[in-house]
Amino acid sequence: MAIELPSLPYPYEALEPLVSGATLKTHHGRHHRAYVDNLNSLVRGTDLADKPLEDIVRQSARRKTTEPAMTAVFNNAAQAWNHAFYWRSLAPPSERAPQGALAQRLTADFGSHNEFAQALTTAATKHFASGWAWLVADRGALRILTTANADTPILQGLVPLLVIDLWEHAYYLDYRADRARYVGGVVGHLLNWSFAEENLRGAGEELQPGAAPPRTGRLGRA
Ligand code: MN3
Repeated sequence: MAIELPSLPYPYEALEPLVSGATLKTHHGRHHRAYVDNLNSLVRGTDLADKPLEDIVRQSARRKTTEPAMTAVFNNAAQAWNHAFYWRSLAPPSERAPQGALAQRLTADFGSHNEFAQALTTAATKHFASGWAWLVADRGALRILTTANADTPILQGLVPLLVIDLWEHAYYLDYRADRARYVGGVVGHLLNWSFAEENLRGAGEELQPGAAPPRTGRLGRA
């Protein structure tokens, strides 16, 4: 079965004035659709054709070092996955603040909600070129990171809670080259805290303090 373009969880105008209906129409209807359509053409007739999207992301990531054709599969599959997650990371402007375990973790790991918001804004604004800014659960702690191009933290054993698209097509119509204003609007007003809370609950026992072995390597915590 082909991968399908998921519907937006809100109307195209729902994020105005911070993200315009025109931006969402193009972003969802053209950019996201193109990743899905390209992916379906690339995997048609291959052993990946009937796999769920997340499996295609993981398998193509593993295989692209030895199979050159897998690079395009990975780029389109990961972009399709990241965009589906991005739409759900946003919600119409509201005053709703993070609640429960998420609110506690944000305070524990960043000092305060404001310090968290500032750290996410800075990371997203300073990220060089195209990519994504994420809030992830990293076994026992929350962390902000950015990934380049199509890369996605699900490949690093991390549990994404929220993402912000940093590709120019996400903000150019509304803000031209002013990524900082787009990011400020998203972080200040559009993040879907109930989605993040749900994802944190899904991370489950990984987040029990002391339950995880120490991490090592590039992404490890000191
Ligand atoms: Mn995009």
